Amino acid sequence: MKLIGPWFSPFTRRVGITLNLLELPYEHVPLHAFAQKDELRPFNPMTRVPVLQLDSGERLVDSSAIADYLDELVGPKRALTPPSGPIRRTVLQVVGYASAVVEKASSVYLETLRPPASQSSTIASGNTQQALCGLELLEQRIDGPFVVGSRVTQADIMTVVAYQTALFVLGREVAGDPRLSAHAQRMMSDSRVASTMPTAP
Ligand SMILES: N[C@@H](CCC(=O)N[C@@H](CS)C(=O)NCC(=O)O)C(=O)O
Repeated sequence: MKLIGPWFSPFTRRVGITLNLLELPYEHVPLHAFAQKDELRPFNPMTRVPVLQLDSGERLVDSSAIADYLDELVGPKRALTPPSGPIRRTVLQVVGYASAVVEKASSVYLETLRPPASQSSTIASGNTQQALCGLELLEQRIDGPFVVGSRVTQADIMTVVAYQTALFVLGREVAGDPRLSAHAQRMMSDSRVASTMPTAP
């Protein structure tokens, strides 16, 4: 398999951590969605990442669809989203909130790439407030080593990705989330997570 997208892309990072935790071998092709559109187009005509190219040549897009495929590949006992029941529902809800935090933090980041005269502080502050609200909801949910249940799930993966993305974009505004910070430290003590930490855009 080939995973296309850089670790700077939070949703690519989600898929990378998933592949690592499931111990599925893959080649990492870190094409950047904005800077390498021509190289990316053969993998995804919409020039978005992540893309997972299977050994058959089939290409999958969207991190949730890819995570679902990988769960199916390893079977229900190892799946990182439980196949049914209340824990599945809760994992999917946490992933939903964490994904929204990533989207809002990314919007704040993208706003900074506009020429200063075109930047909207109203949009940036609205997105910041929504990202901080989502983080607070995640913070309140954590009361043990794992975000949901008694083993690592997609909820843990998306929570650490969302927290670190928000920390990178919003900096000190994210301080004061002790459970999220402790959870990120625990996750980062695993080299399968730490190896996907981006170094630069
Ligand atoms: N819902 C998608 C979101 C993917 C996404 O937002 N990708 C970003 C990078 S993290 C991207 O490719 N942005 C470039 C663009 O949309 O043009 C997923 O979960 O994979």
